[in-house]
Amino acid sequence: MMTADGRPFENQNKDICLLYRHKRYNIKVEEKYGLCNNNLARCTCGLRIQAGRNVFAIDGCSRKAWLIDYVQCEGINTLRVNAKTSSVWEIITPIGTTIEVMINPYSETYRWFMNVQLFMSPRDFNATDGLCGDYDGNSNNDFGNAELHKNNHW
Ligand SMILES: [Ca+2]
Repeated sequence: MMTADGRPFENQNKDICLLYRHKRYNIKVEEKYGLCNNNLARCTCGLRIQAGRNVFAIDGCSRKAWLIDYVQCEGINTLRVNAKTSSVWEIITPIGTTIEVMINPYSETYRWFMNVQLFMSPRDFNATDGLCGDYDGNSNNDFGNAELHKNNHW
């Protein structure tokens, strides 16, 4: 993995992590992990993207079926969701942050997992935390909020 400012890191967390949070707006992206690669590693099996009262989920953690839908949708929908192909989804937040998700990447080994890429918007500058880091052009301060990464609700 790599932070928005380009600092590489390894994440083998067993729980749910906050991948991205905008500190002023109620926008965040959380990831859930499951055992992969013959139980030797942990990979992302679930993703929840929240903007205000709307939450869109892509979740294969059950290993039975993909949940790809809104799990909360109240008021005006603030997320734009595009299915680019049958396995690539693009979710765009109200401020232009773009999350691209490829499900079942590479091979059968990674069935029920996903690759996640997050593209910051100009309005994210100096306004984010989470595993993607404090997006401010300085890669040395990207891990100052480790306590934020553990989260008990899903
Ligand atoms: Ca930074």
